[in-house]
Amino acid sequence: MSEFKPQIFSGIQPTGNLHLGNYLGALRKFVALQEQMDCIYCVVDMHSLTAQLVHEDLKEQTRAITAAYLASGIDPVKHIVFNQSKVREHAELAWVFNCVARVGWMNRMTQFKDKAGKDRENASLGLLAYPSLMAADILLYRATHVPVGDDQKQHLELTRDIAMKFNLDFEGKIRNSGTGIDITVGDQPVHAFFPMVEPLIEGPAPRVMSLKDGTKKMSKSDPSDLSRINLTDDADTVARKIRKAKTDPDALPSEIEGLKGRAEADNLVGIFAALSDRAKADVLAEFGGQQFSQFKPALADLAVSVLAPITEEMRRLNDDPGHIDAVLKDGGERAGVIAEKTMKDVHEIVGLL
Ligand code: AQP
Repeated sequence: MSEFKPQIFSGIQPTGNLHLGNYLGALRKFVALQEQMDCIYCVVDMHSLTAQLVHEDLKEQTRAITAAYLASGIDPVKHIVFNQSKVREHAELAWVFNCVARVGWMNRMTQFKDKAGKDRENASLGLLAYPSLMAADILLYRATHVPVGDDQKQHLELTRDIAMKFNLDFEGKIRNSGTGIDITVGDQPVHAFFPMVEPLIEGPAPRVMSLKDGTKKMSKSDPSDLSRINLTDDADTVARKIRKAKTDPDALPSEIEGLKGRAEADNLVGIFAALSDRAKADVLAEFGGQQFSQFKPALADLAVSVLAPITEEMRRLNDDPGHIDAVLKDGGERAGVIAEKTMKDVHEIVGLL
């Protein structure tokens, strides 16, 4: 029994300034994984239309996310960096997946419920179908592993559901086309065209929370800029935001159990651990018993030491859009070769003439 070739795919949408949550939940993992597997990193510009249809600066935003990829240390020569709309097959496979996925599956997505709000009937069809396009992004490259933040877990489960239903619905045709691989899902043997993707979510800060409210995710769309650290913030701003971050009056505990019920403390310790590649227990062993007035300056120094070189390189790259465009063009061409092959097989399997 063979296996799918290990392949990483992930993406970020150009919907605003990247923040520490995007960095720790996604970018930092993207960089580390380059040493272990082939990676494809995408700026998912078509997804951003679900949040806002008319943009003043979508092209600039797309370049800015690409700059963040490169500034964080992603190698666009060894790996592939491109923007989604360059490879038309993303939309084409998403259509097939729209016909595989069920409306009920989409309606259950918490991101859809959160973003559509109370007026669901008025939400765009694109917002509802977002996870179907996301599944297409990943499965177009038959990717096996997807580094993401914890907020994307449900969408990846849906990606697996879509892959499984496609594999089962078309099992005979996949076999006849000679493009499938025998895998086992649970106890069930399946002749699969699409792999069952594994989310890579682990780490001390899988969901970075708002600096103003430890129960809310740090997010680009939070109206308070003090709730997040943007990758474009200068050192003074980073230090100020950490100084103003909400905390409780108690000292830091020495053990992990002591973080229970202390969302803000847990968040700041998790951020410190993720930025320094340490475990939370290790951070608490050092800072346990100290007040936030001592811990926060240490966290600010650490955050600045990690983020400042990235911010500086992003600025340099933002002044060189020609270079960014060349990277995206080259990546798009290389991604396109893989995508075209997958869609050719999908046409054969589905029976599109
Ligand atoms: N707070 C977070 N903690 C950990 N990971 C996070 N990610 C986002 N927020 C956090 C991860 O970043 C990657 C890219 O996210 P995205 O651009 O696709 O969009 P998003 O999840 O919608 O990001 P935001 O900031 O929350 O945007 P808005 O405010 O527009 O909804 C993903 O891997 C995500 O998990």
